[in-house]
Amino acid sequence: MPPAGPRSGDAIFASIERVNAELFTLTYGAIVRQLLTDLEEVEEVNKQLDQMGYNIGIRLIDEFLAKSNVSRCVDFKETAEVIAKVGFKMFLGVTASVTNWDADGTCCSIVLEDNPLVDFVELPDTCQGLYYCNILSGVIRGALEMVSMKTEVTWLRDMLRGDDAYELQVKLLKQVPEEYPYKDD
Ligand code: MYR
Repeated sequence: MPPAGPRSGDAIFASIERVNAELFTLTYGAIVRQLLTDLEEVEEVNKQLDQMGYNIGIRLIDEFLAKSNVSRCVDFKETAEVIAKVGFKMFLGVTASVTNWDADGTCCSIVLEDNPLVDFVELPDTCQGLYYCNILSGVIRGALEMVSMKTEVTWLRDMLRGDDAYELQVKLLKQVPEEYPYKDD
């Protein structure tokens, strides 16, 4: 038994963070459960989670850019690394890896070994077809749209479906050039 005594500030913050993370995970689970009850069709729940994520993503990008001090990425490869290493760390507390680039550097996979959204989750057989973490694909799509990148984000692997990791494919469909807001003359 460790000696009882005052805990350091760091230990207290760590346990507050852990409780916050658990609360977040449980709240997300409650949202998915409610959607399953309300919408009945798993496909509809997938769509709704993606839409919720998109709505979060288009707002969250401001917080991300303000807090991270990340400057404009030179290309989509750098953007993907920023999402995996900085974005996931900031909002989910984990990092991911980026793999499976296509030849022209417009499509890759973001692979998560550790996914706090699914702690405590077991899906019943009636939920076959559910993409439980679909909120994440929506968040990425929404956030990137706000920095002028139209993307398609698809789950390729999902541990809740028996795969060995979580893998999101992110495909850049279109990069809208940003207009310089001032005239040079
Ligand atoms: C740029 O403007 O080129 C930088 C773009 C960085 C985009 C980063 C988007 C972060 C999205 C966070 C996703 C978190 C998912 C939990």
